[in-house]
Amino acid sequence: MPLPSAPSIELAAGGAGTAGDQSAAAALPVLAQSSSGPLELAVVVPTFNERANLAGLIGRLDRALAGVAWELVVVDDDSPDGTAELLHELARRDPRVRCLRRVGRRGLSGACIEGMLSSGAPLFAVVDADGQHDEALLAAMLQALRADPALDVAIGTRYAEGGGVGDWQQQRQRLSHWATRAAQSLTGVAVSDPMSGFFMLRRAALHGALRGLSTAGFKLLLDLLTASPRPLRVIELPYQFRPRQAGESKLDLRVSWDFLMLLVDKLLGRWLPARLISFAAVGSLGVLVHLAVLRTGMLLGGLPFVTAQALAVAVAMASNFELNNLLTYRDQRLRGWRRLSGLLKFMLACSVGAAANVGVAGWLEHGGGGWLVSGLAGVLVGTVWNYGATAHIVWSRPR
Ligand SMILES: Nc1nc2c(ncn2[C@@H]2O[C@H](COP(=O)(O)OP(=O)(O)O)[C@@H](O)[C@H]2O)c(=O)[nH]1
Ligand SMILES: [Mg+2]
Repeated sequence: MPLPSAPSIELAAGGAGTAGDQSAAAALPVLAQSSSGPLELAVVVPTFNERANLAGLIGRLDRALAGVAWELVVVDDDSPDGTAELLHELARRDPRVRCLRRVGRRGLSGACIEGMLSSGAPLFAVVDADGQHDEALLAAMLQALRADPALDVAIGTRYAEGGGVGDWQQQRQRLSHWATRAAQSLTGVAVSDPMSGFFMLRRAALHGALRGLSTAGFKLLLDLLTASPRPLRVIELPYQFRPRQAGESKLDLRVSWDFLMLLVDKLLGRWLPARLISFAAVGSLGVLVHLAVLRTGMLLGGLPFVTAQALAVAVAMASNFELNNLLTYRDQRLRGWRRLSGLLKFMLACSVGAAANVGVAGWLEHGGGGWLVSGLAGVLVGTVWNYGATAHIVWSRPR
């Protein structure tokens, strides 16, 4: 028995993990198995605070995939709105539904990758929970992959004839077009919508690219296409991007940073780890912070140079720590007391880095290295030390 098209249950009510879960889930009909054949497709859905969208999503999948042996793997990053609790109730009633709950971690790409790896299906589809991806397209994607064994990926595209971005405001449209262009020209990927979050792929295509994928990013498709050791064969199927059903978008400044870092990683990643690049970029911002504080301290605060310089070092270190915690180590961000102790350890480690910086630069300059080369060499040694040391002392996970 399929779900009604717009379930009238108030799923958002009741708060996280309350008795409301049971009654909300109990109001849903038990879904019939749509096919008894071997599992063919895993629909992987990343979620963060999508409780209110789950019933609608399952209903639309049920209709779109009638007759297909599919399962739903929802990868939830410990949403405070109780998404996982409701999913567990739904899973008790429908064995096709599974919830993979990750605690203490965030990240869209990593969530999708783990969801796919948790399934035995030969085909995976990645779909957002909020209804923006037209689930009806899944049948056409499946058909295309069934019909052509040489095809690796079927992509839902917003930027081909017949596709569209719906009610997006002009600014977001422009941003998306710019990002798409940048991704196409920097990576050489020749698909119309490399930033699409809606696609279906074969297990073999995932496994080929697996070890080159970044788990921190937001743009898994672009990463898959560029990390694959052989060019993937794709088909693009147009669809209209719909408005979000309930809740809020998680696209924010950090996501834009992740995207920028993904592009830089595609250019330089062969030689340098992506985190080091992000760490160095934050460090460059830190130089600006340092100079701004130094100048303000001297001009407005009337501080002597040495005092203003010391203040600038402390402020720049603190802002570097905060930005790295927010951007470079977003997926293992420190909070509460661990953030405070992390800041102290960061300052300690970076003080040693600063000493190494000055020591190396002084030694080179003394040996006739010239101020520029000696200065830059000092910065390089200091940055690499700071990166390595803080990765181990500040953001290392207990094993
Ligand atoms: N597991 C997980 N899912 C996420 C995370 N960030 C976003 N999502 C989910 O990814 C999908 C797309 O996110 P959304 O906020 O709609 O992005 P937008 O469509 O670009 O505005 C939604 O289903 C979100 O719930 C995350 O850090 N972890
Ligand atoms: Mg969305």
